[in-house]
Amino acid sequence: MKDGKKTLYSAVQPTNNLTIGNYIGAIRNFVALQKDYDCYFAIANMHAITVRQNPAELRQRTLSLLALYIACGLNPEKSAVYVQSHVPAHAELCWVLNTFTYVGEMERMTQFKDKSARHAENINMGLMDYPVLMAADILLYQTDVVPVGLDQRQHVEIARDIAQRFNNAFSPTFTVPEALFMKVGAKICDLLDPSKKMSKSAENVNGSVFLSDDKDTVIRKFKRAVTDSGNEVKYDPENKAGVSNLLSVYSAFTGKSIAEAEAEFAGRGYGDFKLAVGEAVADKLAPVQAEQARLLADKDYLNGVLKDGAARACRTAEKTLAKVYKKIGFYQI
Ligand code: AQP
Repeated sequence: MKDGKKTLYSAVQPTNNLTIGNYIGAIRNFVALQKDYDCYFAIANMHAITVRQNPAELRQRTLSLLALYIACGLNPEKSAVYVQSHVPAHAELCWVLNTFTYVGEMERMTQFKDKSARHAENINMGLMDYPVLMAADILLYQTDVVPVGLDQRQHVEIARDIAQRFNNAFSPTFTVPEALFMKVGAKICDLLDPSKKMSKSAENVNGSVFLSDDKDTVIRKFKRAVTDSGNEVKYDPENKAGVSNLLSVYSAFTGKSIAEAEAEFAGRGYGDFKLAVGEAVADKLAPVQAEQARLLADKDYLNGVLKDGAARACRTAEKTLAKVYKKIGFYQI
């Protein structure tokens, strides 16, 4: 809590190119929420290395994600925007929280099971420990709310469990955070397989729309999106998963409600509808891409933002860490 405002924490990994799922489920909400909360937005490079990364690309994507955050409307003067590895308290608190987390709990995490299957050659300890590092991220800032997509629900729940466990073992130390899901777009699905979430690292790139895609590519991907054998543009996730997913995307990118979108396309075929979704997305992405490119050319500015963001994040994080070290009995000098 600062200036009467609750605290918000969230992060995105600088892995691959971001998709419109990351934008709709996360970044767009960060921008909307930043005026009402005291915010910390991280670039989760420590989480990213749980899957093998090319070092040069990871460095480049870190800066590129920062530029994207700002191009989408995050204001680094209002919120702390920083790189996770620039705040050592993340790793330090993670170590302590590891001793309050059970191996069985981590083995049951859906993302661990999914990623272990996808990266069978590299099921490393970090992959299993991912949720504990995420708990440390969140708890360090005495976070009240964590806006995330539905895929992260289980991880926020484990962060709550760990916080409560620690608080019960000692005395109230951590704020117990709540996940915040938006009504529309908490799970954007793959365009070619609407039963799966849209992912940065999907095997078929045609199922994901990247924020870096040009207009032709965006439109081509939407034209090929899987729908159903009917012809009614209606929100019904159970029976019309593909069309409902496209309606969520359209609503998120135009600001129109689902009902307004349904009315707009009543009596028109899927072809018209898919083209309109593609155009709405491409038109919104173009200025963001241009602003991101402009910011990337100004490395001094971006480095300044990161320095400032890390200093602000460190101040809060170190306070929490000191409290934790004291409670668990670490001798302090
Ligand atoms: N399809 C999605 N719909 C809604 N929200 C989504 N998020 C991710 N995919 C969708 C949200 O984006 C935020 C940042 O995600 P992340 O960088 O932590 O990575 P992730 O959740 O593992 O996303 P990806 O795209 O699937 O990345 P890879 O393929 O690298 O693992 C989170 O708030 C997430 O909920």
